[in-house]
Amino acid sequence: MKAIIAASSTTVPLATVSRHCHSPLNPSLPSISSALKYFPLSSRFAVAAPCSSLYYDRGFSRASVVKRSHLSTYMASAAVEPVEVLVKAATGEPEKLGDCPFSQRVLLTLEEKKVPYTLKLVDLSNKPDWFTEVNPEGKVPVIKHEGKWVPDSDVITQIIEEKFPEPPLQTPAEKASAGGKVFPCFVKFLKSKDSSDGTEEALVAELKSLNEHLKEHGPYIAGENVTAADLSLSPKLLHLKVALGHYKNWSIPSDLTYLLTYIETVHARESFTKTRAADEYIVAGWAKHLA
Ligand SMILES: N[C@@H](CCC(=O)N[C@@H](CS)C(=O)NCC(=O)O)C(=O)O
Repeated sequence: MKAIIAASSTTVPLATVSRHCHSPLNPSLPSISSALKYFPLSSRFAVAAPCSSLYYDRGFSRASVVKRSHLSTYMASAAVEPVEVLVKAATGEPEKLGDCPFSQRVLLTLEEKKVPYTLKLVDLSNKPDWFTEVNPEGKVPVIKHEGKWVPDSDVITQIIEEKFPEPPLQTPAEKASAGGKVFPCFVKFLKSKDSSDGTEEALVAELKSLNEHLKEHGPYIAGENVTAADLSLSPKLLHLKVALGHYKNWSIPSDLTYLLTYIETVHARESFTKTRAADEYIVAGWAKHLA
């Protein structure tokens, strides 16, 4: 079995790839597992996916040793074309999944809907020409839809919702804005160098309001089930927690118990643990914004 580097068409033995490439979705897993990471569990449409820019051919011999049941599912009914997704590679580690909350939002949506996808990591600090041709704005995430490359997580998640309606993830309009100001407030506070400029208080006010919303409507933003608003907010809350903890030794006030429980719950979902960037990449990703 061989792995093919898609961009260069160089062929390298899988053994070489395994040594150097860990799962972009979970750095603690070796690469061969990552080839399976994008098989949403219990999906009837499982299709092989790449590790970083590495695409595996259809030999599957080692993969089937790792997770035979998923592969037999693939063999039996590979009915849906995997969605091609471009996401951010980790800062300084172009073969690991990076720290883009908008990219994770898209991956979460695909995972929750058990839609198969192939993942390609883009090094944003050294954008390849093919990527700027695909998206002249130079931003991720981007997906291929009906033969065209489509950027922007708002647009992409809407397309996914329409194309794969089950389970429905739309958040009722009256609840969709909950937590919507948390991310900009977090960024202002993180970047602030003046402890009396009110950015901390503004963030705490937004977190309190989210806590109240969850108290009244929780456990998720729209109630009993996870919806699109949670998939948008949860990666941003991870950034908040990790970056403010690291750069400001700050944590969410302990009396915001509904919010803290919510964060624990969404971050423990399998879709989330499969698609999250490692803390160190989140820290590294913010470093350039704080210089
Ligand atoms: N509104 C866009 C924002 C996407 C975005 O800002 N992505 C960042 C990475 S998290 C990016 O690609 N930045 C370009 C760069 O760093 O050069 C979305 O929702 O998809």
